[in-house]
Amino acid sequence: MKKLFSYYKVLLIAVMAVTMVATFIGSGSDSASHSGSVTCDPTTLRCYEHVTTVADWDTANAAAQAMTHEGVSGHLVTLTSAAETQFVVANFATAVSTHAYIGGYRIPGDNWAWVTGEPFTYTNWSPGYPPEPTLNSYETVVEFFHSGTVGGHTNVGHWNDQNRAIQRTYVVEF
Ligand SMILES: [Ca+2]
Repeated sequence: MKKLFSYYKVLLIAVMAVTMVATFIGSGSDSASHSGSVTCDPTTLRCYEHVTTVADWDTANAAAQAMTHEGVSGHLVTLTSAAETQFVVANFATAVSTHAYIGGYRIPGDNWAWVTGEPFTYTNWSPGYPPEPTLNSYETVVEFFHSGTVGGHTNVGHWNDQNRAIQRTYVVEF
């Protein structure tokens, strides 16, 4: 009976230890509404998360700004180079294939901007997009575009201009 008691004691200590370690690991992440896992590019040190809860673009934009990861504030992802696009596409294939929102939006004069104010010089529009503003002036934000193979490329993170009221998941950058 005494031996049985000590087995329980060891088991209890083990459970307590596991709980303490789990609590410690948990405290390393943020309490903000993270629904996915954060993946960081070891080269640029930029981190990304696919939020799989759908929202209209403005709600997603506000939610992204309210998020933090290890003390860094979030924003809808800004894809300012082919290398950054390749990293996000490689790590968040589901975001691409489900038309997740990114941080681009239309400004007057049929110009486009990033939510961070970074130069909108690199672009990855799907062939034929965005259409002329007079034809499609209600589509004022950017989403990943995927409908099989486009322009000889399959699922490479091409962009589409979308109506900002449409509900989409979104990618956050930290
Ligand atoms: Ca970026």
